[in-house]
Amino acid sequence: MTPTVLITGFEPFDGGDRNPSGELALELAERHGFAADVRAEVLPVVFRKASAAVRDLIAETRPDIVMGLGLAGGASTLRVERIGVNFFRGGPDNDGDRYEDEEVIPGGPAAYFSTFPIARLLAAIEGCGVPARDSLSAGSYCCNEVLYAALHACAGRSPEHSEVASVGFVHLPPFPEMVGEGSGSGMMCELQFRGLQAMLGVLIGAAETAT
Ligand code: PCA
Repeated sequence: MTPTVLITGFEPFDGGDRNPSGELALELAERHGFAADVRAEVLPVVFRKASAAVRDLIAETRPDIVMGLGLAGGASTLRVERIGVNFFRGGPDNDGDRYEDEEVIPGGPAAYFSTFPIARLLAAIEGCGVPARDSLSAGSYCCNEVLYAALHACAGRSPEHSEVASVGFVHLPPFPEMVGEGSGSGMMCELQFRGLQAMLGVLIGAAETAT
């Protein structure tokens, strides 16, 4: 059976004019090169709208794999996130709102672990020459919101509907042309693409074995 993959990225935020995560999500859907049905969506950087969008996309597409992507301005490697927490703070978001202490899903569990096979993913990314590491915090902003909401949406399914095999999130560095002098070097788009494609290969392979 052809696996269905949902890849989300984000629109630019915080005054930036590009967001590698949205661009790479669309690019991966276009030229991933696998026998998979890959759908990409660019999400708003707006508290609650981001999680509502991912929840609706999961309900609509019933994916085997959900891979969230987001920009981490200070990152110099791909960062595979391990945990989504039920906490939101930050802003102003793209609707101009600021938050201090909110739950992503009111009354939801404190946290979920990503269901990605993280060690295998890191080995595959690094195996194709792309620097990567794992991360124990996806932060408290829209990226963590999307990871938590996706894990929550999938955890809540009854066993007969638990067709989601793998849910996780990757923080991406900026592209070199986005980085100001003296603040790191960023990572070229093509290199990021190659790392993400290697991840997809592992995830799709795993999804095929599971079905
Ligand atoms: N990065 C932000 C939100 C959108 C994005 O691309 C984050 O790390 O939460």
